[in-house]
Amino acid sequence: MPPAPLENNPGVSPDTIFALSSGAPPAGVAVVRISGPLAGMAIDRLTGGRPRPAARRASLRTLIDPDGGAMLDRALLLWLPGPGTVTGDDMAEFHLHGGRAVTAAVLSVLGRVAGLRPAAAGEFTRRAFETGRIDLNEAEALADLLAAETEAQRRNAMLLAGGALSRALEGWQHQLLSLAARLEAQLDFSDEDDVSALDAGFAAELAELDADVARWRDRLPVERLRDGIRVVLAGPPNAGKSTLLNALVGREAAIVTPIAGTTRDLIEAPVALGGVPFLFTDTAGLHAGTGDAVEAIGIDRATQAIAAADIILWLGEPGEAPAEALRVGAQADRRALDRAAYDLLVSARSGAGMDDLIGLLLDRAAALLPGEGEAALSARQRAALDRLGEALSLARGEGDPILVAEGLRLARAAIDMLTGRAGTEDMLDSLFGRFCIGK
Ligand SMILES: Nc1nc2c(ncn2[C@@H]2O[C@H](COP(=O)(O)OP(=O)(O)OP(=O)(O)O)[C@@H](O)[C@H]2O)c(=O)[nH]1
Ligand SMILES: [Mg+2]
Repeated sequence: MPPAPLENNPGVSPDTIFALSSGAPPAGVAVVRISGPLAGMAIDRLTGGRPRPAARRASLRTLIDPDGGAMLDRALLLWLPGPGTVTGDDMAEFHLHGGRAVTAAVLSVLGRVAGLRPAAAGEFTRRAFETGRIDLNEAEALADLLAAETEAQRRNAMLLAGGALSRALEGWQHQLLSLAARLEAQLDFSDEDDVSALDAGFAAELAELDADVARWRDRLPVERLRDGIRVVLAGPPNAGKSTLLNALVGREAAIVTPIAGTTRDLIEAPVALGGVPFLFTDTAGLHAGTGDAVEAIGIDRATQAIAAADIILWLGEPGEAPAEALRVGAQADRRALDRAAYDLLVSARSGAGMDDLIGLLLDRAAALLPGEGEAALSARQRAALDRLGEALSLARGEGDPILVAEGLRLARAAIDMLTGRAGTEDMLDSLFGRFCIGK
């Protein structure tokens, strides 16, 4: 059995931890955070026993070294008594002048206060999770938010950190509990031992829940937001694939020559366009009957990349384009092309049509990305949702009420996996290890 729900022992964590939570000094301001039962005492020690600032009110104080009384800094102090804090513990924040020496001196003095120790990476967030302030999905989203480099990543992380998925899970958990209670009641009061004795609303509600879960499961994986939407440029040799890739990513990522068969391996180039992360992949020109072993391998890789693409830019004969590919009439500056046969004409050389191409890519990406109020999920979350889906199918199967009850129980267990209420220590270590110290 995994560990009991962590909110069983809210508040007061045994150790008091501290860390520099802002970026590397020097900076205008450095924020040192303290969390744990001795946070208030730490304020008292560093302010020479002056009255503690009123709770949640920024107050200016002179910080002094309790050993010897040397002045350390004039700083803004926040005293944040728990449990209404981000970690659930008592907390203190010192907003120092952000110089290296000031920060180092304050951290060194805090390190000498008995009962305080430096925080490990992600430990503040881990406490928030352990005291039940946030669930695992929100913690994971916070790590993504800190790592976000594009607008799409930021929006997704904000949604999840704000509890979009957590709220859905809570609703589902409620529904499952009420369904389970109804099932029990029916079974107690009915002589029949098949589920047809259950009211019609039961099956309908279960079906709706299943559909709700499926909607979340079908969304684009968050890895795609992290690594970029995969756009593969494909077509015959010399079609201008590498030239177009270079124009799209704004640098000479791939070699261009007039020689057919220049590109042999896959060349990947990430770039953000319009706030959306893309990963462009240039491929070897496709053609039949090559005698060259290296080129044959390249063509093989190109075929695999096309199969794994989210969007294909096809630079060959429009009639030969793979299904769903965008038919690009390339090198339009030097070829007479039938406009009607293509989705668009471009010249990577002159730049004509490039804005339209980027517009089309953003349209396709918008259809793949989660919509307003929806979020992309991680591999861990999708795996747990798969289990939830399987459990719901079991519950929805006609027949034995024991199996229906078992399906409902498994579904609740899958939700506990998702919120982290039933998780393994390894998984938690690896998640919180993604954070920096001070978060
Ligand atoms: N005028 C003009 N020339 C282009 C354009 N795009 C590519 N070329 C030229 O066409 C030739 C082939 O271009 P590449 O980009 O190497 O073509 P590729 O499809 O990558 O070819 P492989 O790697 O051999 O499959 C080069 O000489 C380019 O300079 C274009 O838009 N206009
Ligand atoms: Mg090429």
